Amino acid sequence: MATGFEIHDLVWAKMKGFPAWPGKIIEPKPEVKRPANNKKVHHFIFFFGSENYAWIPEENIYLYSDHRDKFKLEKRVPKGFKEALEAIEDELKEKPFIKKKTDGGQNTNKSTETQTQAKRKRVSSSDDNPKQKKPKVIAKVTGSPSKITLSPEHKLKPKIRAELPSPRPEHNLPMSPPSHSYIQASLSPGNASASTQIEETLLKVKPVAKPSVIPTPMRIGFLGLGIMGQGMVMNLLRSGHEVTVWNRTALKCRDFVKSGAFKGNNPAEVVQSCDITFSCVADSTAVKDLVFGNYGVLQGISKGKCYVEMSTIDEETMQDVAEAITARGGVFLESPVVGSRVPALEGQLIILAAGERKLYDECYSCFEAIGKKSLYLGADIGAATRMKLIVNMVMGTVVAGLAEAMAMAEKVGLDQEDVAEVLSVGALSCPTVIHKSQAILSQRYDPHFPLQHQQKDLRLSLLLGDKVEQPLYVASAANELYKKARRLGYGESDISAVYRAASN
Ligand code: NA7
Repeated sequence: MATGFEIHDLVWAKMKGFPAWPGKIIEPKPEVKRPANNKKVHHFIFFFGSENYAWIPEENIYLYSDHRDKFKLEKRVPKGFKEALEAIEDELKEKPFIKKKTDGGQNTNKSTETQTQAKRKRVSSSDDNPKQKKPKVIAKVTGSPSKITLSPEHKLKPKIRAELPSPRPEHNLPMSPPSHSYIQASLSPGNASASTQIEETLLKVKPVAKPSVIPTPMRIGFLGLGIMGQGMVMNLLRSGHEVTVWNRTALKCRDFVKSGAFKGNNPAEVVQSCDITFSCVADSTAVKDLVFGNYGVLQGISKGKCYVEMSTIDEETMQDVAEAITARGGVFLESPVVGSRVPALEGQLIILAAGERKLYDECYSCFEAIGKKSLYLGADIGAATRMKLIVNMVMGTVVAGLAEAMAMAEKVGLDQEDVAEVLSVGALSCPTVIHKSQAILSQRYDPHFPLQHQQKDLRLSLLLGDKVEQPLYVASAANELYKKARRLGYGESDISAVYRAASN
């Protein structure tokens, strides 16, 4: 189909509900679904600064060289916009004559202006000349959606690289390009490359430590380098903490060691060599393995050793762990965190804590490094877990409701994009609704918060409800939907994949 643009064109691209953003037309990624509405011509856009990409209708795309100043924002400049502008300007300077065959197979060196005149004649992206210099991308997906490699250009751009953790923070969502186009890494066990290649770069970034964080001189241990652990450790290192890491799949430690972390051979060794050890692993079974297993945490605990459990698990296991640690003279704090992948990467988690107050105070600089807020809920072990489960019960029901709504919208003949837009401008507009509706639209379920963990949290919430005879009709129904999504194979996908259960 003839279009007004071609691959490599630098453009302003506007997604519904977002300001026009500097971008570039690139070859579509096969894993990103084409828009259902095929009446409109769409182009696949790479967004500068955020390194996201998405399908955008042609009517919302403007050639950058023609409209260089048109969409520059003076007021309420969204996060990352300035960097995106710098990046597009850099690229324009580097390649002012981005060309391809226009007619009769001739490669010409027309000026940008002439190119603009000629652009109406161009044909679509599929006939791109492979000999042309490839577009400069900051991070590109290769092979599978979870495989990320970093281009050499990227390494030359420390300023942009420092922004890499924030394709778009969930809490800052409406201010930058579409969330569904996030570049993600999946965390399948043993596939450290997928999850850590992006972190590798993040860790090499010149630290962007929060200026107010004065790292404790105490030695910090960290067990568990899953989605949450990776972000937290990165921020501890960035803020100057001395960190020793351990993960069941040892390969995941590699990039953190390259960035200055020490590596422990087992949980006991980490606890022995550190003053405070944090743990953030999948579930109660993982925590029990870690604490009570061979060379486990307990074997490293001696008088005064501090242990902070950040995993979201059932209260009973939390209490068992607390008792075992304190029985050996250790000091215990439970400290689950609210937030998913991006807040973890950005040090914007909410930390809930209960247990030994002195230890909570000693964790001050660590909590500052990884979070935006911490709450001490008292000495009663279990209080922080209960708070976390209440919060995630809300999260689980909201996203399940959204998934059902999107599934129904399609069946009653509504455009899901329109539904997402209406939600994004009304009273229901919040990072979760916007972000997850975009994930559903693009059918990209790279894990920010793995669905299996959400289902676990609903299950734990229901157990909690049982104890106090609180009816939980909505949470129970949502739990069923997540169970179905797990059965369909979406356990390791993002929570938004619950849509697959709702639409199936
Ligand atoms: P992930 O990304 O699923 O990572 C899970 C982590 O737990 C990862 O480091 C796993 O190691 C580790 N794990 C899983 N099972 C075990 C056992 N049996 N022993 C030791 N370590 C284990 O989870 P998130 O980071 O998103 O979430 C972590 C917690 O925070 C969870 O409770 C959420 O609900 C909130 P692996 O790399 O697979 O070897």
